[in-house]
Amino acid sequence: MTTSYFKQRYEAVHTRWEQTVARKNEPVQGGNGIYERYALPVLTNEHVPPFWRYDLNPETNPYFMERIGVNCVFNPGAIFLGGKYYLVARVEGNDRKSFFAIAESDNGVDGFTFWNHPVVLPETDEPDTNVYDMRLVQHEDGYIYGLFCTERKDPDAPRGDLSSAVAQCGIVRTKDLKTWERLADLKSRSAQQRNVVLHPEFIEGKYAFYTRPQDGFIDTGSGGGIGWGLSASIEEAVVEEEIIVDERLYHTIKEVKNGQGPAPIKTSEGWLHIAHGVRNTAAGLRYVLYAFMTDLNEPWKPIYTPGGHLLAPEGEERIGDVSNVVFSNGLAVRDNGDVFLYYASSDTRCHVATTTVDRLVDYVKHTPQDPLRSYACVQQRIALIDRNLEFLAGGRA
Ligand code: M1P
Repeated sequence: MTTSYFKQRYEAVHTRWEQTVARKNEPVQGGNGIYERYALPVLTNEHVPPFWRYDLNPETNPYFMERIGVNCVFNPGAIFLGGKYYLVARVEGNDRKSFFAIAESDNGVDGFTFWNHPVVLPETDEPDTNVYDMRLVQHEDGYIYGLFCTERKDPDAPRGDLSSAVAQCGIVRTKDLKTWERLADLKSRSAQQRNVVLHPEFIEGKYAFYTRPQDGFIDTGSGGGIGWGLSASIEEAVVEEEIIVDERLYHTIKEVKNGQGPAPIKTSEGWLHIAHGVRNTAAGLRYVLYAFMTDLNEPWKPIYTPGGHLLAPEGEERIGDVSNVVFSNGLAVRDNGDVFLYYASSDTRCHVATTTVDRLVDYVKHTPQDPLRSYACVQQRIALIDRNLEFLAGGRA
């Protein structure tokens, strides 16, 4: 193989990477008024530096061939810290194992650049097979916590069953996003735990967790929805009792399952939650995002529960490794109330939607609840139409 072939490929791959990282992102006009979507994903496998994937030495890689590929970059945790936006992305290698890697940006909508090395996540005595979906939480105890899903093969799976897994909540903490201290995995009564999120404040002097109890790895079984429980310790966290904060319901967007998204945002009116809801279809599961608000002093009690989805997959978002999915486990809030909601589409790439705390509060307060029956939905819509027609007849539009 000639050196010029190597050089040509090297330059083409580098140029493409540099162009991907440098490209500008613009809000899409004409949205729903609740948030702005953006024209381009904010982080993809094309943002991964070539030096993570290629051997750059022509002697050992004369074809300039990819050696360790990256399949997808999705489900990022997020935080705004010291004037920068950080994503802790779920990076999935071609070997199907996920790991975490940090990308930073000055403006939160473009320019996301991966740090040179992925996160080195310490293991417990029981090594994780796969780790994913980190929720970053700046807790009032002074640490930044990362709660993530740790997955291991089910030791009780029948012989020959190589798919059954046990998902539990792993916990790490850091002060600088560079050094991570691994704590014991959360213990609860549930056989499976995914989508566990730490509440940012102590409740009754204890650490508070949003949980998602379920019986099977995929199926919720008797699991009723997003749960809540307290633990006296974070180093050896144990949730003895879980109550349901937001239940899943027949013929809604969260019929099959739901899960807390990022840690909730504290507002003057209550805790603002973004979550995902899942329903089944002939084409497989469909994941959408929805919002709700819980009481400021009793964050396990819902006070506003707008009906329907907040954000559903659109356009190219519908297609990917696991199609028809949007999923969020990260957002960044600025002191001025700006909200950067990061979400992934179809388990493949990361996007952002921007809005404000005020707009989201307005959304949860004034979007009507799901009335749960077609007839009642028509009544709800007719009431809106009639109010509007009266308004228009008064020449007030
Ligand atoms: O594939 C869609 C999502 O499936 C899981 O979500 P849940 O736990 O609600 O089923 C997660 O594995 C998530 O990472 C993934 O995006």
